[in-house]
Amino acid sequence: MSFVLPALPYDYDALLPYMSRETLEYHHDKHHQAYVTNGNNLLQGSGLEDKSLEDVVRGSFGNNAGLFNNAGQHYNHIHFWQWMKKGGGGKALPGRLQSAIDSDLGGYDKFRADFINAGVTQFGSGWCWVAVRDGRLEISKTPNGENPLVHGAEPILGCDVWEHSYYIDYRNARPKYLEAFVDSLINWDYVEERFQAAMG
Ligand code: MN3
Repeated sequence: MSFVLPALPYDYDALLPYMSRETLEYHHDKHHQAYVTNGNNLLQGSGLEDKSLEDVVRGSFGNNAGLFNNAGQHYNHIHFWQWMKKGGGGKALPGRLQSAIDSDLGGYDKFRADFINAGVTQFGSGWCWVAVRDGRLEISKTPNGENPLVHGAEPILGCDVWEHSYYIDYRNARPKYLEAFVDSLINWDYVEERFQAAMG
């Protein structure tokens, strides 16, 4: 199937003051659109034209770098927009997810510190993640367009740490951006939805 840019699930001003209209206009309308356009061009003749996006991501990893980079980023950004909302973030988590964070990640405060640290320590462009592997949560980081899908886990939360995601609003202060993402932007209802789907 060909790739289509989804509309943002909120207004361009909805994430102020933590993420600006200008950031969302460039990040969604320019960067994500480029992954869609380039991905569609590279999908032609790849042998993966009739696969789901998830299968294109897994099927191109390690053998078609151009297609993988764009398909991976398309997948990552589809979810990234939904992992944020106006009035999001903070410690009020859905119950089953809270229990899993307590048992698998050492509680909310340790999750917060470890997730931010994963994003801060990703050298260069990439992502930090919470994913489900074999029924348990784990925190990880990946370079460029990679994600937990290609490493055998199901991502339920991710934060884009490419400079295009924060440079307009935070300049070089990646830690401040990650703190704002966790404390004020995460859409825990969507994380819970992804968690339930991954746990079956
Ligand atoms: Mn991005």
